[in-house]
Amino acid sequence: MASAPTRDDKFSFGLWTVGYNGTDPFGGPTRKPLDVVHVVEKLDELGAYGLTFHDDDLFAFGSSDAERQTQIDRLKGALEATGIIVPMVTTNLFSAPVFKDGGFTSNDRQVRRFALRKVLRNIDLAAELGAKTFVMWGGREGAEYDAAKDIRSALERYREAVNLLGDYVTDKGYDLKFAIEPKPNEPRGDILLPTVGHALAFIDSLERPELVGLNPEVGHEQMAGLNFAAGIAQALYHGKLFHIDLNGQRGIKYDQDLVFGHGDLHNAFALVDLLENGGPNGGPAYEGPRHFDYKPSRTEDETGVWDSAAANMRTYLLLKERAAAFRADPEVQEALEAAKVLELAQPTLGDGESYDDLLADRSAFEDFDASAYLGGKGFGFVRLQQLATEHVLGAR
Ligand code: ASC
Ligand code: MN
Ligand code: MN
Ligand code: MN
Repeated sequence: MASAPTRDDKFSFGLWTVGYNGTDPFGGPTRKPLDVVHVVEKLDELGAYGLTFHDDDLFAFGSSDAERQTQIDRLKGALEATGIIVPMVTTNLFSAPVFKDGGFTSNDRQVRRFALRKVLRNIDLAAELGAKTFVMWGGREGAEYDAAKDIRSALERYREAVNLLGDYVTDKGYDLKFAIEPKPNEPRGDILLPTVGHALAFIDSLERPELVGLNPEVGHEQMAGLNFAAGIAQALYHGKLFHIDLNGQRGIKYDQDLVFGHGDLHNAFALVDLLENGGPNGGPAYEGPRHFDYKPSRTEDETGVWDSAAANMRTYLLLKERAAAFRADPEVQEALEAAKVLELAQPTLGDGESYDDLLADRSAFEDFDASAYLGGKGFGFVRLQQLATEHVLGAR
């Protein structure tokens, strides 16, 4: 059985996650607001190491300087008292009416300038609190109607904004990188940079691409019908997994933000296996925070909130334990071998082999019996998946 979470597990939670009061498009709050100091104390008690927040989670949009500072000071006090850290800060460019058509890509230029100023101020706060990652989820950067948004201009404005932020942190000497969080839709009909792949291409177009990576969220990719573990593998391949939002989602529907593992459990297993065992020599492939961006269902009371927070961490640790058992199982090793999974790491061409050499290799074509594959040996991928399933179920 997995042990209780400790700081070394690097579990972090958004203030807006456990703080979610149950409001949805069809009903108001079902829970009372949680105070930030209480949240920090509870997360500490449960074994988390970090708290993250949007500016507007900590102090309401439109707060006076004094109100803002009071909340920052209260947070700092709680961090000092507990040792909880703030590994990441993010920005809210989606809730206030001013952002109804987006922040960085609103058609209204004054709104775009205001959005940049809001973010610069929040970046200063992130640096002050020692955050290493600044997440940007552009939830309102999008449209419902094709004629309403010039997508190429919007991307150019997005680029202009992120380039400016890169200049700012560089000039200020902040040790802070950006992580863009893709999402296909909701709250907009269509959102810009809808998937990991779109965002990777966008990052490549920036002036300082090295400062910008991704914060993929399980449910957001799954809302687009995509395989999250595969998307994370590609983000890692490009060196762009700067942060991660873990949660659960059941298929292509509204953004559910369920507890991690309460959606596609097989894919959650593959994800944890990748993060924990997919690195050099079978070690971790990702060293950053294991950050939960979930919403405790509005049916739950405050006890249910903390139970669900603990559930995220427990499920992660159980999957980590199951993934280690999977990797250590000799039958799995043998099935991986039979499925030629390791053979894919072998280059297709020999050392220094040119296309002339390939063309001269009769065994690659003229003498190769492609017809033998009809009725020939299978890969045994299903057997491998069943072994994974049995490990997930604790049956092996
Ligand atoms: C974020 C983020 C999300 C959204 C959402 C707000 O910053 O990562 O997925 O905001 O949690 O409700
Ligand atoms: Mn979500
Ligand atoms: Mn979300
Ligand atoms: Mn998220």
